[in-house]
Amino acid sequence: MTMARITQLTGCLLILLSCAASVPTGGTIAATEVITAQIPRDSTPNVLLIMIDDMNDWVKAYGGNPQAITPNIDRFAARAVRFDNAYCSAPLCNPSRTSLLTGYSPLKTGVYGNSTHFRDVAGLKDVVTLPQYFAANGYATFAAGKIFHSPRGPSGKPRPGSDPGSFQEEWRGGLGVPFPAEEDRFRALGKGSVKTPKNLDWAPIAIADENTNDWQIADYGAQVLAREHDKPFFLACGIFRPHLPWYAPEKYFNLYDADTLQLPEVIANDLADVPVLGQRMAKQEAHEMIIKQGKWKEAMRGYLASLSYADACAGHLLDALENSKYADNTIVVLMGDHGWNLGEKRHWSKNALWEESAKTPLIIFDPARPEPIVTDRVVSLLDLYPTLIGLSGLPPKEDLDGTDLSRFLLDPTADTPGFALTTKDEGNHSLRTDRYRYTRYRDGGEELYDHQSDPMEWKNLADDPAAAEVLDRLRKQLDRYTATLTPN
Ligand SMILES: [Ca+2]
Ligand SMILES: [Ca+2]
Repeated sequence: MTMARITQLTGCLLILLSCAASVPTGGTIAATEVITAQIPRDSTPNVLLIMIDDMNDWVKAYGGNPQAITPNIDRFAARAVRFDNAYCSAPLCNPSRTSLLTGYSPLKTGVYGNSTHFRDVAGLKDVVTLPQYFAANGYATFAAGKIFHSPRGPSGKPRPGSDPGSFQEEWRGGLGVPFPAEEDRFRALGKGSVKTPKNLDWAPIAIADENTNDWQIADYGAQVLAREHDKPFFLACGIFRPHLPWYAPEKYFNLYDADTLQLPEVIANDLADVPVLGQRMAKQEAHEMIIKQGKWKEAMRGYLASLSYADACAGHLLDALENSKYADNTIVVLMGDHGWNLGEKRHWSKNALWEESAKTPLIIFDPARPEPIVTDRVVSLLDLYPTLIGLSGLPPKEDLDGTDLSRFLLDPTADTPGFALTTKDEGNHSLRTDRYRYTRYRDGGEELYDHQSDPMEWKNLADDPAAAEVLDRLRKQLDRYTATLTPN
């Protein structure tokens, strides 16, 4: 690609952008199709999607925990477009993944929990998922690990998995059993863990990376990248850690000394000004047990070790791409499905509407636009589907709820909606703008946080008269946006 050609195409892009200047930004942006065709590339790009389960912003590049050790993701982020304010549309595996892989908001899918498969929802039986859309447009599709969250396991037992038919080739080795044999053994021993109603458990495992499932999932991806492909490919690899239980090869535990870990910043009685439905979302019982047993830092070490292990698995894939013939023509997305609270708001889990659970890393590299960017634009994981369509130059899919960010990836001054909606169960919504988080529960309870002065969301301003104008504006914005998301 010569500089002259890039300049010429950029000029074309700017003309088109000026034509689209009247596009409203209060919801989805529709007029992206004319722009996405202008991405300068010599051939149809491949796509590598790396999904990392339950990954919050503790990734070092994101700064959520400066003691985190994630060299591979950091290195990738440094040469890509790093979205520092990306939010899930639902803070739980199945609703989040269903949403981002169908391209529909949870308000449309109606999938809010982990027990419903979207194929069983009226109107979604034949929905064209993201990989299916790429397959319909000439791609070969491959997957390993947890991409979809399918409750349809053998004998009806819930297990992470895929959507049968979404990928043409799928390696299903070891799904749901990240450490065969070891997992059950350590769970039974409760070694290093805290007894809680959930499997809040962690332990270093004497096992080589190569013998673990996440590594093998990444290695399947590496093998696909080493093949000869006569069609463009869409390859998705789902890394299960740092999802619980936090079992990881011991060398990743050895990276951290629990005694020197710094606890998250918290204040006493943080939940006192949170509406009752919000208080109920916090796993306070787990928090009490962890505090009582003095294991907060040890638990953090378990998450961090699992995160570093996931980072190594992601690195295996990224290295494989770099060493392949496809490095210069493959769009890479590395992302989580939602975040995680480790004691903030007395909460130990995801599935809540606070910043820690709603935010997750989203990093996109497009070889056609190799300049790295760090952006604080607020975006949604819902934007993934239309953005990958846009970047790949496929025909737009008109019924998607997210926004095609491809023009922003080409031109960081381009407009984006500037907000993201996260929904937990029916009727509990949290709207994140560049400055505020406004949450409204189904019983009318409200939270309002000003991230400019309160990044930890400690002071709920919903009852503050000085914030009445902002509150009114955000209420209306939430109502306006949710009204556009009518069920299918
Ligand atoms: Ca998850
Ligand atoms: Ca508070």
